[in-house]
Amino acid sequence: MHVKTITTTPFSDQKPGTSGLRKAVSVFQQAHYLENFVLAVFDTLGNVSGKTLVIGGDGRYYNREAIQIIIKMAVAAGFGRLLVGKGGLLSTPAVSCVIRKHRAFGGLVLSASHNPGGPDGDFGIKYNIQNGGPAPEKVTEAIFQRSKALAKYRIAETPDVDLDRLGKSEAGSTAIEIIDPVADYADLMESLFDFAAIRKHIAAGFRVKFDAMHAITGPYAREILVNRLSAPQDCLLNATPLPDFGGGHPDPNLVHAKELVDMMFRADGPDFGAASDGDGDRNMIVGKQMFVTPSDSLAMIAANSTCAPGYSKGIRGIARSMPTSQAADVVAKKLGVPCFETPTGWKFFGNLMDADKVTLCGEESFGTGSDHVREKDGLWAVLFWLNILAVRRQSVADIVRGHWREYGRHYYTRHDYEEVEAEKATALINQLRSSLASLTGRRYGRFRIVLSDDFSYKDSVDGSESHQQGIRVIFEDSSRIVYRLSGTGTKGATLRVYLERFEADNSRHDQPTQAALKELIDIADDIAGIRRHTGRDQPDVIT
Ligand code: VG1
Ligand code: CO
Repeated sequence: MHVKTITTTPFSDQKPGTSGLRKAVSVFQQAHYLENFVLAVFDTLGNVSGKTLVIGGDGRYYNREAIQIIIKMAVAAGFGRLLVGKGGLLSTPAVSCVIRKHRAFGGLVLSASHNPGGPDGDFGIKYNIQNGGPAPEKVTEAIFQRSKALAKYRIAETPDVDLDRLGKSEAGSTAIEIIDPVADYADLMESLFDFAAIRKHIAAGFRVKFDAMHAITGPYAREILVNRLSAPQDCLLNATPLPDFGGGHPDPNLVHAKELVDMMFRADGPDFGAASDGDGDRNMIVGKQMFVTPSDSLAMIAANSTCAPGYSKGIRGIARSMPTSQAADVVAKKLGVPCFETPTGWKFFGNLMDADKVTLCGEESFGTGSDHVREKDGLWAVLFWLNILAVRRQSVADIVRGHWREYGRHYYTRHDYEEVEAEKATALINQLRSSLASLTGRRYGRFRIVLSDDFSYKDSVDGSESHQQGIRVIFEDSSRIVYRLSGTGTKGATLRVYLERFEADNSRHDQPTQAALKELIDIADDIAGIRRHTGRDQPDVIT
């Protein structure tokens, strides 16, 4: 086998964000762009000779081309074995599962997750380490530094691998295995949840709808919900992965999964609805006429975790990202387990799970997961809810309302201002930062600020520190406003404003969310001058 050496020059913009490197497809299609980043990853890993690498993506436009390039570079780098999902497909949680099960050295995931796809959409790549989780910041930073100093890369001159046929082949000293992308993952799910109980519940007439949003989870949902749990075929919506996700945003929320949400709010709607994102790590849970916020979902899964056989012994702890509501904290307190607060992004949960400090993790951005893998996991959350519902035999709405009665309700919303000019967004954040000191003690109507800071995190396991992870303003009654700029967007800047208010009084648990948070929404603008800086009257997306 011949290996070609190709001269290249560095790109200056290959710094991974919240979750890998994300750029417009056209950026990735530039000569050497993908190759440079892949080489920066391989160089950062050191000696990869004989090691196993998992490769797969969410099926978006450019997935197949990228995988052929990565295979040839991995062969040239001397990897011993490549495990590639059939069709180039593997969901993010499935990559994590396969890395762990097959004791791989790491994996490359081709995805821009919830960002739109197609020739005019986004592409992305991220590296996952040996524990199956996203590379921590010290690794992504090393990759970025390396990307700025590349002069040449090596690529094997081998024919393209047939991605659509299961089986083994060889190139140089590398064994290339095309694997079933679903089997290992589906087996893991079956080992955690009471499939017999869920099957019985569905057979008894419990109606489920799952929207795969034309992204990666279609084949997974078909195997698990239809084949293994005997749900009717028509429980699946948009179940065929398409390179452009059918033109939509594969982001499971009230705005982008509207078709499903509308269905769930009809009087004759199904009992349970769920959706997942581009790469299968996010989940949205909706009951009949009841949307479950992701923050509440984490708390409710925690409170009911012993319903699932894989968690019957209870949980060791919970971790949530800082902007996620404090609903989980209240449950953790009652259970007598610790609750950790980390910066946004799943990479911060890995150490806590490896050190056995937490079992469940969650983010407000429709991400929930546990230590069964080291990624957030969309279908896992769906199955956890189905398991709870099959055991408790109540409606989603009854479980949610019962939870609020017991623990109080954390009203929660996120307002996103998308594609704001970068300078304007930076000016807003800078001004906020400089006003932090003067904010504490200030009163806005019935709300008094008791703490305002720029969130810093020190990892309790390896001592690493992350600064400037979001500006938080905390009020006397534990209400919060958090401001941060997205690290996954590819156009301009996205300002995220997170709002939360706790309501203990059961007679006030049925207000519409935006109305319940109206005062805080106004205060958020007062404090940060959102309209003044961005020129926007209202957010683009409210979740
Ligand atoms: C967003 C979410 C964050 C999530 C990240 C990756 O990041 O807020 O909670 O971990 O996306 O999710 P940001 O920096 O844009 O706010 V995924 O499913 O897009 O990989
Ligand atoms: Co995702």
